[in-house]
Amino acid sequence: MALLSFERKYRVRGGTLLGGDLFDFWVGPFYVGFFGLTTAFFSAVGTALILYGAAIGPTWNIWRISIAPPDLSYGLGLAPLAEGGLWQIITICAIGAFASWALREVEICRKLGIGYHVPFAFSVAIFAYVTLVVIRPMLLGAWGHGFPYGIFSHLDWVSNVGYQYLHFHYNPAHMLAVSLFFTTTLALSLHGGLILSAANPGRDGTLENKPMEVKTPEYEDTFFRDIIGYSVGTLGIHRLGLILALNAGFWSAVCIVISGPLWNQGWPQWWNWWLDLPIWS
Ligand code: UQ2
Repeated sequence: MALLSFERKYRVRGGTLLGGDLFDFWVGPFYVGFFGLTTAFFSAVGTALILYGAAIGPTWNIWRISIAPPDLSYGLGLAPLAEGGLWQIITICAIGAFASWALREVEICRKLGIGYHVPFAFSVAIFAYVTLVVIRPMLLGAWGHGFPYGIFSHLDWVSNVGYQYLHFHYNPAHMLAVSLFFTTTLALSLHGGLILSAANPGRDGTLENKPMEVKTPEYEDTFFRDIIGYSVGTLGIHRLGLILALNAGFWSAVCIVISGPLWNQGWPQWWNWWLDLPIWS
């Protein structure tokens, strides 16, 4: 089915979560919906506030512009705009825009009659962000524990918070998250390489410039059975990739939320549980 006739078939009313038929339309190729409008609203307000924050700040150097959260002394209260209040409203706008985007994805999935895997996956990324700027600051009792919105300044924040726990690489949840990020790249490189090798196998060197035919999935299975005795399968590799990537994001959120709320010594000291086992005496 050609793209245009497919679009005529699925571009029908319905599937909205909010607003009924009122915002159930497209602008050019883009589905709008109620959450398209809220995405646009939160993005526009948030961006305008970032620009205002830059304008009242000390620099227009793109690397050094930074919108900082309130001082710790404000606790979980509101701060004046120039004292972290901007950061607080920008955070609300960011969460509003991210959540709206996820819900617009859900509406599109409902229209298409497909699963909610993409909005679910995006929600894990949103969860990791919300952990940094809402959940952990609330557990620690001050918005000042959020990270500043700036290119260099957020790098400084990550470095400083890391050193606050002496050596963040000793954080077991951080170890798990890093391993999952690396395994995700391994899985994607294997999958991308395998698909391209079978779908674009090059010329056979015999007839004219005719490319060889695209190979079937049996070739993909056989490559991995020959080299490691196992193929996870064409559907399986996508399940594996998704589970690896979601866990990378999830354990990243865990590794920062336990730093402070659950453990406030250095992470190297956490491993003393091993030395403290009663079996050594
Ligand atoms: C596979 C398969 C695919 C793939 C890949 C594999 C035909 C097109 C990449 C091989 C993957 C395996 C064996 C899992 C590796 C495990 C980790 C944790 C990286 O078998 O089926 O489909 O793309």
